[in-house]
Amino acid sequence: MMDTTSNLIVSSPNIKYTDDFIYSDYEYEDTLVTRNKNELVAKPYRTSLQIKTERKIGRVGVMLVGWGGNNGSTFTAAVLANRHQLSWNTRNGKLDSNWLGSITQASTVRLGLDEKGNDVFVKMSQLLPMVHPDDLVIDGWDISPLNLAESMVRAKVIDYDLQQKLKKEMSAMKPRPAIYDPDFIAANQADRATNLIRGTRYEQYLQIRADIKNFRDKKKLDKVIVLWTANTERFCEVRPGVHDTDENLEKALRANDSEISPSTIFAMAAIDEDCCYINGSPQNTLVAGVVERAEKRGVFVAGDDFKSGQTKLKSVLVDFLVSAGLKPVSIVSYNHLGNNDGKNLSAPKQFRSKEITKSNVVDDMVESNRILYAEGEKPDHVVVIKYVPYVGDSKRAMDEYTSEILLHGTNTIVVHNTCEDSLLAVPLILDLVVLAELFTRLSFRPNVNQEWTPMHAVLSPLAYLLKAPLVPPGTPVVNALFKQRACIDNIMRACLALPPVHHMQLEHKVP
Ligand code: NAI
Ligand code: DG6
Repeated sequence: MMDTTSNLIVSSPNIKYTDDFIYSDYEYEDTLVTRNKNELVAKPYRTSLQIKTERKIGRVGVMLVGWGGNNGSTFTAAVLANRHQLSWNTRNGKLDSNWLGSITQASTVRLGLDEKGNDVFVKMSQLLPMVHPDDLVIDGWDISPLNLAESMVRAKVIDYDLQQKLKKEMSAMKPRPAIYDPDFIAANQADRATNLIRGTRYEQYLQIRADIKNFRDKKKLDKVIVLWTANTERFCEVRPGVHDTDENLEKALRANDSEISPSTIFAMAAIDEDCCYINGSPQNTLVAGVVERAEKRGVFVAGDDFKSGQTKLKSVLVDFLVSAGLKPVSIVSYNHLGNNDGKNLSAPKQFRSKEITKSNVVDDMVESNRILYAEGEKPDHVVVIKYVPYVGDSKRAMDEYTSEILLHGTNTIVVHNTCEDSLLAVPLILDLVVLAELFTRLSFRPNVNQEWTPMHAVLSPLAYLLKAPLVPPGTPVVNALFKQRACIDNIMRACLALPPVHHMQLEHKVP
């Protein structure tokens, strides 16, 4: 059964609703494992936690860095098309707007079971108060001066008839000038870089802060979330004394240090304006100094690199293989694409950034099964990306997974995926914004005598949406997709004093 319209009320002694908050008394349970000579001792434990969810969302603004790109223009078109409930004609007939691909808008969470023992599902956004996509106010920056209608035409993603319906509104949207450093993105991007903030890095930082303030004041916003969907940069060379602490980063910014990337300047400005900053590209924007800055100011950061197609499948398939006791020994991933992202990635340093985020996504699964892999052993893992202009935004992703099976047999799985790249990435941008905003309204405390504290500044629960999830220092990285999804679902359930979903269905198994 599914019910996507009713209001959800939890009836439990452990929950309290007020006009402003939902309070949950939650027992967090896990098992502590200690090693005692040749014994492993597993000891279940419980931690009491109070969770408070603020119910008022307020007016939320999104500022996209790279607003005029394929993702930026498609995101804007999707928000407007859904807000106005637009339909458009194609050779396949009339089509309607939707949010397919968004977990908050188009996926369900199991709530419980009904009297007959059947599962009951609700839309994820029914669980807790979340900002509605129609209510998002959008702004942003781009080094390209085109307005959003022109960008949408350049992107060649949206159907022609829908473009005509959106053109008037989108032509009034113009990206703010941005920070261009030709040392960080591919040289082949230079011809579109004419909409620029000049000056030193510190002056550029001040301008970004002024832009955020201007947007927040003009649109009377309660919250602004800044999200990088601009070109992939090369990794900055992380240097002690520059990137390692908040203080050093500040000094280096003021000294116009050339290893401070444009994306790091955007992150610093966003944090200083109290805005959550999300990195949708692979580069190492969120260096230690940025994370320390976010922690000190109590602002959230998340990254890196949207996990849209090939990697999402990889983080399911390898999890399946390893947990089935099969041993992936070779994973080879080819991509060819013809959009501007592909053009930028055809330069070696920018490709290298993407190669890193695309390659580290199976490590935790390999680590979890030492029956298959010896210490330090990993599958061969190769990632190739080629620029083929003709295919445009319609990326081809081809993967070959070879696994060793019983008695040294081999099992080879080949996948061919034609991904419409931006149409897969845009729902992730929406979910990142909606969930990040939700997480800003959660607070936790062990008991009534303690202060409420927010979630850790590094928003690792967003890992489901990101290829190389940034986690708080010292925290294990989880790449397996369904574990990441269960994390999001179960945190929301905890906010409602509901137990995690365990899938045991003992009601149907034990007489
Ligand atoms: P795009 O090239 O169409 O758009 C990027 C935009 O950023 C361009 O309009 C460019 O002018 C602008 N830009 C470059 N440097 C800038 C700066 N310093 N400040 C402001 N604007 C700047 O690329 P697309 O397809 O929109 O992808 C955007 C990013 O998202 C890329 O880094 C890509 O690797 C990443 N990504 C995309 C995924 C997808 O499926 N579409 C998935 C994962 C990541
Ligand atoms: C080359 O693969 C282009 C990239 O920007 C990808 O389209 C993007 O990173 C999505 O990658 P994935 O692995 O999540 O499909």
